[in-house]
Amino acid sequence: MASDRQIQKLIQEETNRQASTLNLIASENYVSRDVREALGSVLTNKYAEGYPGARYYGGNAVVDEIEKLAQARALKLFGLSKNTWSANVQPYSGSPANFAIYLALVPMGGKIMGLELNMGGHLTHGHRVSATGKLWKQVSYGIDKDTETLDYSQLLKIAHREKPKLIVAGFTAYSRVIDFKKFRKIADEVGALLLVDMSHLAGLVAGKSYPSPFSAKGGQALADVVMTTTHKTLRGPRAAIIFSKKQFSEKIDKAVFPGLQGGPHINQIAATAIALGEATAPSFKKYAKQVIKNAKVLAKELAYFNWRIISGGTESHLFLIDTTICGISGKQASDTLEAAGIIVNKNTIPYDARSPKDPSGIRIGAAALTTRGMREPEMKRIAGWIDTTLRGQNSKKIAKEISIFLKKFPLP
Ligand code: DSN
Repeated sequence: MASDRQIQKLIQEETNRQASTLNLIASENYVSRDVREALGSVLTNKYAEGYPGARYYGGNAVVDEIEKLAQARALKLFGLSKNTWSANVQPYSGSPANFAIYLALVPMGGKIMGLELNMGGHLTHGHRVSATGKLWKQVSYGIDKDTETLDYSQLLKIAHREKPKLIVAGFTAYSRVIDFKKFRKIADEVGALLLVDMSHLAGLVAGKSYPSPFSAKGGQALADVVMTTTHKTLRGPRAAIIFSKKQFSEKIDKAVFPGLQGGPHINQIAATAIALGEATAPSFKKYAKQVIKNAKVLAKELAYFNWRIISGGTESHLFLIDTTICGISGKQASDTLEAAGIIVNKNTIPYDARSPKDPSGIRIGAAALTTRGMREPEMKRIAGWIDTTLRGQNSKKIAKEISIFLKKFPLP
């Protein structure tokens, strides 16, 4: 690559950008050097359509070992027995993984019940602009207007009325603990399958800082299928894993390949295996705990500066701020912060009167900065920078302060 100066220069520029700005994007993180090296390894050269022991190309003996290791580590990390659960590590990312799950388990045109996109759901939970909403029918549920949290009795009513084939729990912009037991009960009452999309939460679940969607404390079984991307709080490469109870695994495997995908990206699978190994280390437990502590401090400090935090706080790695109460839209807030070296994303808030292109809020997450070693004192400082930037202080001056501050927190 050194010979492609143009790309080399751009990668260097992106490295500098990542190093010198505060990353508060809730779905991003910084992978280890080992994960990056696996992604850039010779494994990218190999075709391996099929599954371990049953490939369509020769030369896959080594690759089989890599994929089997990734599967075994995935089960181990979440305490799952290989007799009752399977892990498919081939999905290229979260969207195809969700698509493959519906392909396997919901007849075409069948109903998928998911949280509305503008309340914190995901496009692939059946939104009409996504193929998942064109090939299947979304029955949506919302967030309670007063508490800005899930209203499970409302969910039950919708489920009884609509009789979905599958219910999706797990969101992109919901800061509170999800009651998976209540979701299980609702699914059982209406005879639906329960899919938990724990993409945002996987690292917190792995680190034992968030309830498991697989089973409750007393051992009660919860989700039938759990999907996760691997690059958010789990801190792996961009990819996804589908965990399914044994009775669904064959259908899921067929839906991933040959149903939807072709050759798996073995470099990605090796990098996933490394990240799964890293997440079993005791230090990862500390990391997950610190992520939530950091998010809580950040939310509390911003509330102290009179910013309105949706639902009043957070119990996870992220939260939403309603910026309109201080007279600015989410887009203005995000653009202003970026000029000061603070990177967030604009986000709709529940019952948003504005459009997703220029919504009423921003989403903030603590996973990436916690990876860089930041703790509560740094979060307080960052809250101050966010507040003063949004209230119109000189963004260039703040950007300079931030880049100096970040020299103490190098990228992995
Ligand atoms: N784009 C992801 C997020 O930011 O939450 C979800 O796919």
